[in-house]
Amino acid sequence: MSGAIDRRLAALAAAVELADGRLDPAAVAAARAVIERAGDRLGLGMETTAVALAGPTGAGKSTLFNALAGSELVTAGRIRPTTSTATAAVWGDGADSLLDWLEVPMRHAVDGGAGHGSGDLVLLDLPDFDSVERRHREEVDRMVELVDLMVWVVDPQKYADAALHDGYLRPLAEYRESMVVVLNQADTLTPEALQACVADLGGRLSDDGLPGIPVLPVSARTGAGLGDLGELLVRRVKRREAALERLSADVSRAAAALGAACDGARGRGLASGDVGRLLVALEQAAGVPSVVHAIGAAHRRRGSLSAGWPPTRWLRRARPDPLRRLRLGTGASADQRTSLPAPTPVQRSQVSSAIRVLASGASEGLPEPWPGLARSAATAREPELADRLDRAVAGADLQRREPLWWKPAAGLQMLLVLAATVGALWLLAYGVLGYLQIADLVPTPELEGLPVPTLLLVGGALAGLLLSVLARIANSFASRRRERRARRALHEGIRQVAAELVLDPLEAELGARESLCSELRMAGGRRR
Ligand SMILES: Nc1nc2c(ncn2[C@@H]2O[C@H](COP(=O)(O)OP(=O)(O)O)[C@@H](O)[C@H]2O)c(=O)[nH]1
Ligand SMILES: [Mg+2]
Repeated sequence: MSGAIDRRLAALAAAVELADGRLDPAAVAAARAVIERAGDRLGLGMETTAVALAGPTGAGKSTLFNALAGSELVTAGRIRPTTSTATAAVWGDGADSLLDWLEVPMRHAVDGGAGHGSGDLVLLDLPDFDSVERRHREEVDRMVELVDLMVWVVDPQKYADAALHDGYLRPLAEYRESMVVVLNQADTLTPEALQACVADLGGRLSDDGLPGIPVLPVSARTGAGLGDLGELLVRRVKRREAALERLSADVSRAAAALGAACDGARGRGLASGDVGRLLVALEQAAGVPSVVHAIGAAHRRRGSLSAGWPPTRWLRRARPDPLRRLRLGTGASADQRTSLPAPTPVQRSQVSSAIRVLASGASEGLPEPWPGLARSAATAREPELADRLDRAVAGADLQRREPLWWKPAAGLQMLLVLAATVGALWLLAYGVLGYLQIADLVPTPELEGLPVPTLLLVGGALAGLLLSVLARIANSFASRRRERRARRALHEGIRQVAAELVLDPLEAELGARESLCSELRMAGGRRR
């Protein structure tokens, strides 16, 4: 059983780590205190059991304490002891460190009495929980947190007091296994009245959430019923499990206090539709459409500058390179910025709302505080988005490599221009010769019946135009392919930014909840 409590405490410790900063700070602190207390108590060993007698003023705790110890250790009766600390009756000799931990200075070694034969038992006579002295009540509350077994001593007059039931028994209902109720002063009632009183008390205890808790009628004065009480204590002490049962209840209670955050549905996680809408909004904000357009335009422009018809190239050259204008694809490094316009307010708010929709969808059906935590996790790095998107665009591999055929095509265009020029000059020379009336002296060379200079001029010009038309068709196909590739590369870059700044933190938060709840289930001792 000690192994089980160790595992449950480890699970509670893991849950506390995850709950810290997420769940109710008071419940987290309470769970931490349980872990610390349990560690201390386990370290003290199970050999000695600490049992406390608690109850209202005049119920007979001190008288019962003396009776169980078999000697007058404490003063009972109307003269109330002024001490605000507990008094211990100690059976066995290994209880010192436990009593040090309990901070009980008044100790009486006992041999005999009702505790005899139990092994190591520490019986504590506590101050009255209804005392007018605040320190007395505080001492009772402190002890209730620490001892292994609580014996609530009541009498026929006060057994129904709200201070007892509402102040202690009901809030301590988880400690059912670690509590016993003693109805003292049984000698003041007739047997019938006693029976009725025990039954009524039992009913009230059931209402407190303590059904089946032992109720022992005794008389500390006459000794009636003391045997049964002694036997019960000896039995519990001998099993050496009272401390573990108490700690087990502590752990269950701490786990339950945190466990409200684990009620409800499992949560559906990140919906792919919501992720898709976020990515689209991010692409718009990052200016992906205009980048993609610029990539295609730049390719066509550069293609026609290389392979286009030289006489019309200057038209193109006059227009700036759209990529250079955006400071893109210039061998950008990761920390370079583009000259893309910053996201517009509309784009920003679309990103913002896509993140919120994603977070609220992912935490739908989860109890508080998870929807808020999910939203915080998803939006925490939102301010970084614009900058990181721009870097992603600047750093994307936009493949500026020129097609291999551009250079030979440019060379061919030069040759064709050269041929046309030669043809033109040649014809010009003929014109001059004709003007001088000496054209017939120089015969015109012919090819297949066509004059060569005409062939050069017309052929060169037509071939150049044809080549530029073909190049334009090829470049327009290639530019569309490059646009597609660039869109993919940009998409990937933006997806990474989204993952790092939004999706991963959100999933981490949902994962933290899963882990936290599974640790709490383990700590609570329930099956997964
Ligand atoms: N008749 C009767 N009186 C008791 C019994 N136990 C205690 N008393 C008396 O009740 C008064 C208060 O007892 P005490 O032990 O001081 O109560 P405490 O305040 O709970 O410690 C004393 O006068 C006792 O003599 C009992 O079993 N029967
Ligand atoms: Mg007393």
